[in-house]
Amino acid sequence: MERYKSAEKIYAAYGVNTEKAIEKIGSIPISVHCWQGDDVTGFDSGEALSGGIQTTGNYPGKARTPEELMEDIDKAFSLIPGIKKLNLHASYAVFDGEPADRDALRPEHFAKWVDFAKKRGIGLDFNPTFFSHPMVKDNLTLTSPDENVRKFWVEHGRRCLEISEYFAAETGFPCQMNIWIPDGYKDLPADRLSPRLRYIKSLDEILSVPYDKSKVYVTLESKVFGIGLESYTAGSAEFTLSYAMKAGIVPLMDNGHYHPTELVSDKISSLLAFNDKIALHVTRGVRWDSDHVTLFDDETREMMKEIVRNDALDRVLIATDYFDASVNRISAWVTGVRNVRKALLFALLEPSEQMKKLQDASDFTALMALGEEIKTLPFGDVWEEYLERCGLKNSYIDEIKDYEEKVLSKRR
Ligand code: RNT
Ligand code: ZN
Repeated sequence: MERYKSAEKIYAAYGVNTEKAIEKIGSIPISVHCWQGDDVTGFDSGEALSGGIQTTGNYPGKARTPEELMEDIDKAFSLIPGIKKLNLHASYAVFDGEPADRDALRPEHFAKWVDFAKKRGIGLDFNPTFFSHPMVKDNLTLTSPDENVRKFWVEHGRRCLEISEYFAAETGFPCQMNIWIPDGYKDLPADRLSPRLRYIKSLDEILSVPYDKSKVYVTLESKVFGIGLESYTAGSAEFTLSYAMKAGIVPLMDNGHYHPTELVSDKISSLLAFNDKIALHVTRGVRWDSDHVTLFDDETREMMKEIVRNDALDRVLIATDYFDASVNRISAWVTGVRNVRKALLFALLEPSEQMKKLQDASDFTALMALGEEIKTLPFGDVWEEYLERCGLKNSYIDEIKDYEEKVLSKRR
């Protein structure tokens, strides 16, 4: 408290109101991916993870059932400050009686999750699962030249739209439904265009079903390559942006899905210039799209700064997306999601109006000096004050270890 009081004064000297920032920070929803808890396994098919993504590590205590996953999510959420949504994949369907295939999924297969969300007063987001399934043929789904395969996945997309509407209606919060397909080729294709044209056709067919656009935000995620799909990805950045613009849906950028020298922070403003809403998957690529836990690093801060500086907090749908099985999975959730919020708070404490003025006056000398100066302001004291007001502490490792001993270690 004493340290916060001092920090408040220091920031005030830069024209920054820490109270306003603290007030704002908790109200920004972050959609937390459910799949960190079980290494993207899901409950519906028993298939190994496919689609060019991979979870590595065998840290003990992975959630094996919906109940265990829910228990772990509760533990993680209890240590993460601020408003959260839960982001589900279709593969997390919970069947009470007969299992249903992906092209036959219905709202009732997600009733347990709706129940979970309602009891906690949170919103749900959704993702059709176009991987880890026998109908993925030759690494293709919506772009498949096999009409049986393509139609199966179109139907899956449609089923998921219905489930997303159900989520929105039941929880009272809009539901983001994100489409990502792994479709691509390991080696040089002879025809790059036809798969993309089939992708357009499939997306058109999915989206031809009427749905309430004010309640369901359909987003489309691009990618540059996947494991075993190194040479060609149908849903590239250019494809995704163009389709989203044309169809009036929301483009999604995952910051692991670009060449290593490309920065999503630099792309956000371009997309904001043309789209009412945009969406992000916040992750950390290490050399490639390795889906490491998000840290409080330069790029995470820079992305969040772009959202705050451009006054776009209600236009950018922020979600996390990473999967690390080499560390405690609850800790991975808490660390990554906290860091996104921490970066948002850092951004809210930037004297951005003053900095914009310096840019317009072409005073890049002062801009650089100020930019470096504010890096060492007592940010930690403001963050800890916010946590304290949420009943939390900066250090959470003891709680994680305790849960590991009492709950995770018993899962054998
Ligand atoms: C894969 C995409 C996608 C997945 C999830 C599980 O590269 O990032 O978002 O991580 O759908
Ligand atoms: Zn992603």
